[in-house]
Amino acid sequence: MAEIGPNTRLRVSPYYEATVKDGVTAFSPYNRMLMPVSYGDPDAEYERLMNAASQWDVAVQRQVEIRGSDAARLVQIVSVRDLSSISVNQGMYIPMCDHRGVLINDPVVLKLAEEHFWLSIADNNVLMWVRAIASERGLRVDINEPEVSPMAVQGPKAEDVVAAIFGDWVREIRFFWFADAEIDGIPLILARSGYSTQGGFEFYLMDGARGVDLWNIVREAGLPWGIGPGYPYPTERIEGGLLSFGGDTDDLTNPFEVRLGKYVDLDLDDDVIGIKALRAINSEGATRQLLGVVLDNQPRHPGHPVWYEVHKDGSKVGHMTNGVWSFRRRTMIGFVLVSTDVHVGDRVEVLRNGKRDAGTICDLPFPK
Ligand code: THG
Repeated sequence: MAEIGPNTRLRVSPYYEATVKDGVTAFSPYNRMLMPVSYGDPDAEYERLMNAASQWDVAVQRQVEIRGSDAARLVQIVSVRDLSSISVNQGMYIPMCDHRGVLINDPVVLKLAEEHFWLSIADNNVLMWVRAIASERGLRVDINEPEVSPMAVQGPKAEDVVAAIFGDWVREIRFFWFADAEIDGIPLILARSGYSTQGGFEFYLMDGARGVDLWNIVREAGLPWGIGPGYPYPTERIEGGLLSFGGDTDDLTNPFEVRLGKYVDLDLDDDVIGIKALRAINSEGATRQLLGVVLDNQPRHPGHPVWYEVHKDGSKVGHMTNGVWSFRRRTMIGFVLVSTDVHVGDRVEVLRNGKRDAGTICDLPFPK
């Protein structure tokens, strides 16, 4: 096995040592950091997420911090979702677009104070983007990447685990809202959010020196509920219909194509980046759409690391952007980004390694 040469450009998660101790066997790069993506027992890792609690090192979800008297204005300029109603202690999922209306990130924005926001980003250089926009528009803001590293606890028992640590008050935190918290002198922000549809919390660790301590506290507290290490599980997020920016999107994808149209507010002011382009795209109608595919009796394999062509009636209609083993259906499933001429129920073929895997198009989220 080749190794990754040590270098100072690849940042190290504060949970790294803890995940190694818990037996991590694979990582994936994201925002110049490594995210655990296997602990060697995929069936157990899926099972925990669906029936118990799963503990994730998602420090790769870096924060871009925006502070200053123009902070709220800048955050709105880079978000095509209307943020006028966001409260302090609330988060919101926002599509970010470039001037063409192409999706360049889909962060969670957290409003920490009137003049203080974090963008909890997907894999792309948002720090550079917002700094450039702020300068070009002459806005009074300070923009930095703070030493904040999220850890997630997801699954049906996640709330019990988090309540065992902090107390029952955490049960009152609403979806996407957050609160300040502290355990054993470790400062953090506790949010009801996370990249799964099983529910759970995210701990935004604010002292990078205490990552292993926080990991161990959660691990100990979670043992009665069967907690164990995990990661954003591809099967769960695909069955649940969650988008992976950069995985399911390319350099032409707009929010309407990937089911984020409900988060786009076309009435926003013209100074919101991409909004004019999105109005035009909306009136012409998107040409692609994100749907699901269920392949016919495909044997389990590690997945689809590249986009494969999808054909209907012998012609190319788009791509399969991701493919995973469905434990429920005992076959491979995936997302397809295809022409709007494709409909739920259509029969298609996915071209993989010179073979044609037949399957049927379905809606998202995948029917249970
Ligand atoms: N948590 C935090 N930061 C993140 C992610 C996260 N940064 C990277 C990435 N994930 C950003 N992308 C998403 C995508 C989907 C969701 C959250 C972040 C999500 N969506 C819900 C859904 O689609 O059902 C709810 C959206 C809503 O209605 O507001 O949770 O996971 N900190």
